[in-house]
Amino acid sequence: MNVGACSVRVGVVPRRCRAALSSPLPSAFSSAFSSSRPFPSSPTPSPLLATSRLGQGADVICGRTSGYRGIVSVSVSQKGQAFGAGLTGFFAEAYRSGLSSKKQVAMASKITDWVKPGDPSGEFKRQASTFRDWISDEPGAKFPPEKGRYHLYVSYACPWATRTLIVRKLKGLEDFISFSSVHWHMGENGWRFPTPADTDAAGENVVPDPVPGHEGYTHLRQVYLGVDPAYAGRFTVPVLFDKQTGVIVNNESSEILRMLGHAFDSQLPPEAASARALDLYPEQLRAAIDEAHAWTYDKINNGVYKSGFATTQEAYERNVTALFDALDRAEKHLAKTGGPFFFGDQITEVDVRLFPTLIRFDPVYVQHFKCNLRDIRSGYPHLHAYTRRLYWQHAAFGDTTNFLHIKNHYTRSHPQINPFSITPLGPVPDILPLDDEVPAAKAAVAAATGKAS
Ligand SMILES: N[C@@H](CCC(=O)N[C@@H](CS)C(=O)NCC(=O)O)C(=O)O
Repeated sequence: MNVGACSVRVGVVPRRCRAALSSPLPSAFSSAFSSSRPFPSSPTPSPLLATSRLGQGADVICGRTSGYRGIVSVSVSQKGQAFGAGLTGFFAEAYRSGLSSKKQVAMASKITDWVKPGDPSGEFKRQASTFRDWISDEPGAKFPPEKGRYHLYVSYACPWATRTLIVRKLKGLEDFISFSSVHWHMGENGWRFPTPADTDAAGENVVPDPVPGHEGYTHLRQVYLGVDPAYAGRFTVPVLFDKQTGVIVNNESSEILRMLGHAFDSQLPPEAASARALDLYPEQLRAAIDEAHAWTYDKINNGVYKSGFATTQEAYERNVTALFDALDRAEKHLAKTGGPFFFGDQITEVDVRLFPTLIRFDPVYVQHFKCNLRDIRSGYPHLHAYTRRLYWQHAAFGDTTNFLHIKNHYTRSHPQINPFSITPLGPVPDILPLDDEVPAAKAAVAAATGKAS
């Protein structure tokens, strides 16, 4: 079997991992075990017991270490990239018996390793989402649009998850799809569910996991691993969950947004005619929408992350420059169309995808992700007006924005960026009223129009 240049290193296994290891093995690991080869006779620090293919280039390695009685399991891509598989949070070492090379690579072991330690590119590479099914009213569909059947796990902090909350509201799906938000703090085990004792995370449906059968769940990872014990990706929000069959339908926000755009149209009551008629991806604008998605996703939505998570000066500069070029482009575009939406009078997916990044820009991305060549409120009059119109005039945008979660999450969940978890007080306010401007912008307008500010 080709596992690339990868082996697994083991250090001291922290106590918290022992508990995880003493729980029953996921089935993929158990089957790997049943095919285990005998221990090599020579004394080795950590003989490899078995490897098992999970598909998609991922393998499971089970080993036993001399310093630790337990099972070490990781999944390894064939390119030699290693990802923690259910046991993130420690570095493991295993001896690759029978494999010619003993080269070692460090596992991406910490939740904050968005850039793999030692990756000379310093570049954040977003993983592809894993669950890609679809709610559809096609006859015989696996996931038909049934009222009350699906649940959305989100974080108010997360721009990707917020897209799905916006579309849920725009399409009048509040009674059709339940939702809950995780706590804003993402620690070493990923997103956690709030407990009744949490008093610092106000917001609608910021509650313990409400899905029947999930009593006792403390973290979102349990939802993923409950569905697929061998899941080796990141435990991200949003998650669209089927309460009836207990599986994840989809965890890719752009697809959930597209899906909810029409999946329940046939079920909406007569009084929701305008929500039913709302088409966020209209035929005549599809080419323009696709084109806008391509650059706004890469350079703006993901661009702030690529700037903020960069671990080299070069990667940061390359991405932050591309981000501001794209913001300049969006600004020019809005100056031309005049709004109120990206494509003039018609609200589209582009608005739903752009807004969550723009609303977070001044409060978080400027300082936390070092996206500070300009800010929106003083540097981009059209983007500023556009963002504020959506926020103040459309409940689907305003009501799904929670600055408490947004500011606290980023500043207190990324110790690699902000080790003391200090949340800056500004900017004040988080968002300006529609009819106000920062002093610099007021002065610029006054100078341009010849009127005193
Ligand atoms: N491709 C995904 C990305 C979602 C995503 O990265 N969500 C972040 C929060 S903003 C997350 O849950 N991260 C947890 C982690 O990376 O461990 C989507 O658009 O749905």
